Amino acid sequence: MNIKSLISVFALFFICSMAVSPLFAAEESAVDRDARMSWWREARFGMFVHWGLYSGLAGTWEGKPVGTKGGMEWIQQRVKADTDTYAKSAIPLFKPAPDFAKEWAKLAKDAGCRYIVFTTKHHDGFALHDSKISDYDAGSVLKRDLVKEIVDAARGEGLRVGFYHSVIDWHHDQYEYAKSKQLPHPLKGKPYPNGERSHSKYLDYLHGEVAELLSNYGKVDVVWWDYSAQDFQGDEAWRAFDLMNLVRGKQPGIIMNNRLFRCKEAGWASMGTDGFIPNLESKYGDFITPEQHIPATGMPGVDWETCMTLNTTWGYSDHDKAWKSDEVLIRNLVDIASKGGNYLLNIGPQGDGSVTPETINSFRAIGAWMKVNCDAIYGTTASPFKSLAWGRCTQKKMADGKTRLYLHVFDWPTDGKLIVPCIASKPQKAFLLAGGKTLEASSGGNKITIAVPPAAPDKIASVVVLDFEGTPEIVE
Ligand code: FHN
Repeated sequence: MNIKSLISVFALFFICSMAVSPLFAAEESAVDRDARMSWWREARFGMFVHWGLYSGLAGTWEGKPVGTKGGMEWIQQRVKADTDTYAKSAIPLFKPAPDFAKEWAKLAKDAGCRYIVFTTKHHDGFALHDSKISDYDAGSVLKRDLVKEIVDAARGEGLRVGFYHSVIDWHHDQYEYAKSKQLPHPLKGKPYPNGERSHSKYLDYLHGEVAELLSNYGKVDVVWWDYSAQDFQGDEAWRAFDLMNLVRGKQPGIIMNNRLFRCKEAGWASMGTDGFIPNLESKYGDFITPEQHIPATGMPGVDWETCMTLNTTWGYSDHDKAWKSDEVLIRNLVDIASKGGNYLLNIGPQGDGSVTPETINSFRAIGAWMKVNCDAIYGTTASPFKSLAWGRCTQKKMADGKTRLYLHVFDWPTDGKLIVPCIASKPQKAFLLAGGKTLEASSGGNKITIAVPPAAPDKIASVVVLDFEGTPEIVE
């Protein structure tokens, strides 16, 4: 066999071996998976950002409010505008200020967020990066790479970076929206304006855009896919497994959500955003994504993240004033952590990238609480108790083998006695997390009674810490 034939045999072998994605041919071990997920599980709290062309429209179309609640990032679909009509109105109002991203990153950092997930492209199809395969992108329209600006700002504050990416695309002229009755599209029910479409061509574009995003911006920590329907999902809709392998091939340690699929194996029982179930086979993603909901009993054995808005819209709206109180936001963070989940709290910046005063005040309030109490959130796991009348509990295995219980008291006792039920163990130590004041604790009759000061250290959630030798005995 001459040298040329030998080289072509090796080349063919190499190409074939690449074709089976050797990176993921072997099952990932539980130990490797835990190592890959560890920063995310420890983080517990992230900032979600919905920002794009819709942000400049601010929930207004042809001078009138489109509505006072609900997702105004869907405005193109709400007004049934074709992509050219939508872009013509939206682009002149989308004028990012020079350092917009630095404001987001500092707000997230100061609030105690450990990661930021932002829309690289939402359903309207406008890409925030400088794409070589699209002219409906920030590079072509604004001569800027907004993804780079956001990534640089986030990393400047030490935040992990996540890319939200919509597989739904209301701009691309090969996206076959008629394939799904359940997925939204501004032109749904109408014939394709450009005649025959080839969804496969759209998928080549989708995979090409994702390849650009996962190749050109350094280490990416999360991909937040959005979203599939029961009647259109997975390989049929997105070439999902190829897409996930593409991402993992470029970013081996990356974490991905479950939204390329909408089936029971991927944690979904229905189309409702509350239609999630505690079930996730790892090939469908790394975590399930309850939206605007906190699972009543958490999701034992499954990684999960609740995403929520500050008001009722993901994208900015001039007309949505239904801002959640600081108490609701902080108690949501505590409740989610006490059930073993992550909290992805959304901001919807305006067309220039600026953040509203209400958003700033909310994140600053959370930051003030986290400044004192973050040990009771970061790196904790779910409560060992079924329920506690006065609040929630998180827990942590300490380096010395001790177990630390963080009692988050919403309703501070008026008689100076905090009762912890259903526990047969005596704590070695009890103290206030705020300031460290030691507290007297007595145990007996499967409960612990803690003498607490008359005034709660925090009006929203005060943390009392109990340290135990080994694992406390819970007697539900
Ligand atoms: O349709 C989107 C919506 O606009 C928003 O991005 C949320 C965030 O989780 N995801 C989809 C609805 O589930």
